[in-house]
Amino acid sequence: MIKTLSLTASLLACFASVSVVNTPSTCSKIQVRREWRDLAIDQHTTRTATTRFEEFQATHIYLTERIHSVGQFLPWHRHLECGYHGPETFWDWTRDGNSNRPILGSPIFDPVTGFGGDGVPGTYTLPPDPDGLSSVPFPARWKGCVQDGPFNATVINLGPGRLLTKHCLVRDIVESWKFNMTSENVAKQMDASKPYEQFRVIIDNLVNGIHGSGHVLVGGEIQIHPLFYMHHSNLD
Ligand SMILES: *[C@@H]1O[C@H](CO)[C@@H](O)[C@H](O)[C@H]1NC(C)=O
Ligand SMILES: CC(=O)N[C@H]1CO[C@H](CO)[C@@H](O)[C@@H]1O
Repeated sequence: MIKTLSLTASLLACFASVSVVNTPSTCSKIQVRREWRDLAIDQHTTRTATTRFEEFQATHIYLTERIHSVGQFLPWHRHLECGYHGPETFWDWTRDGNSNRPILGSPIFDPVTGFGGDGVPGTYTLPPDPDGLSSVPFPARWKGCVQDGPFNATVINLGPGRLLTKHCLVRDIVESWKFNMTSENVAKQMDASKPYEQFRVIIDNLVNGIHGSGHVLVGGEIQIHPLFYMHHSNLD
C-alpha cells in the first residue's frame, strides 16, 4: 500500500511539472523531442549511458503485472523516464514500417552507430523455469545473442522475467512484423479507439497492437534494453 501511495505521489509530482496552468508564462528554453536517427552521434552516446540502469530494469520487472494491460500502462511507462533531463528521443518505427528497406537495414539496428543487429541463431537457450518465473510470452522468439554493435559483450543479470540469470542481449527480429508498424496501422488504431480504455487495449495487443508489436518485432528481451525507452517514447 505504501509503495502504491508513493508511486501515485511521485506520478503526480512528475506530471505537475508539465501540467497546464492559467498564468501566462514564456518558455526560456524549449526542448524538442527528436527521432533517434535525427540526433547527432554524440547524443546517441549520452542517451544510451547505463547509470543505475539495472534499477530501471528491476523496477519494470518487479511491477510487470501491475503496469501492463491496466489503465496506468502509459502514464507509468512515462513516469519511468521522468527525471531524464536531456531532449527526449524516440524510435519512430513507422519510418521503418513504411520503408521498403528490410528492417535490419534500419539505422536503429546499425552495428556501428545504432543498437546492433539481430540475435545469432543457436547462441542462447532459455534457462529451466520450473516455477514459471520467466513468463516469456513467445519462447520461440529467443533466437540468440546479439553479437555485434555496442551490446555485443553486454552481460544482463536480470531476467528472463523474474529469473536471475547472467545472459547476453537476446533478439529475434522478424521482418514480417514491421508491417504492424506502418503509419497506416497506427492511424487505424487511433481511429478505432475513441475512449482511452479502448485505446490502451488496442495498442497493447501483442500481435497487432503498436505497443505489443514493437516488442514482438524485436523479439527476445527488449524491455531490459535502451531500445525499450525509444519504443515507449514513441508511444507517448
Ligand atoms: C563480439 O564480442 C566477442 C567477444 O568479446 C568478440 O570476439 C567479437 O569480435 C565481437 N564481435 C564484434 C562484431 O564486435
Ligand atoms: C495489422 C498487421 O499488419 N498485423 C500483422 C502483425 O504481424 C503479424 C506477423 O507478421 C501478422 O500476423 C499480423 O497480421
